[in-house]
Amino acid sequence: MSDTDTNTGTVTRTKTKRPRMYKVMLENDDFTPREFVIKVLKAVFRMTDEEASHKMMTAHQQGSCVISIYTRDVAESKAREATDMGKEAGHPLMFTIEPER
Ligand code: TYC
Repeated sequence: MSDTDTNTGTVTRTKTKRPRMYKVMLENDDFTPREFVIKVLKAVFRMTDEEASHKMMTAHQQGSCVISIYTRDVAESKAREATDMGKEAGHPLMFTIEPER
C-alpha cells in the first residue's frame, strides 16, 4: 500500500485488497441421478470422473459439498450454468454460492 500527498490534504491509497471470494456449493436432493450430477461437474467445473464422483458422494452423504472458489461474478455464472443444466433435463439439482469467511 503506497500513499501520496502533495500538500493538498488529499491522501491517495493504491488499492491492493484482494476481492472477496465465493464458494460454489453442490446441494444434495433426493431425485437427481448420481450419473447426471457427475456429468454436470465434469462439464461445468472441468473435473475428472474421479473428482466428480467424489464430490457427488460427499454432497449425497453430507447434504452439500464445496465445489470450488471463485470471484463473485464467476461463482454466480458457474452456479447458474450448472443449475440450468439440471433444470433443462428436468432435475431439481441446485448449486448455490456463499461468501468465504
Ligand atoms: N441423492 C441423489 C440420489 O440418490 C444423488 C445426488 C447426489 C443428487 C448429490 C444431488 O448434489 C447431489 N439419486
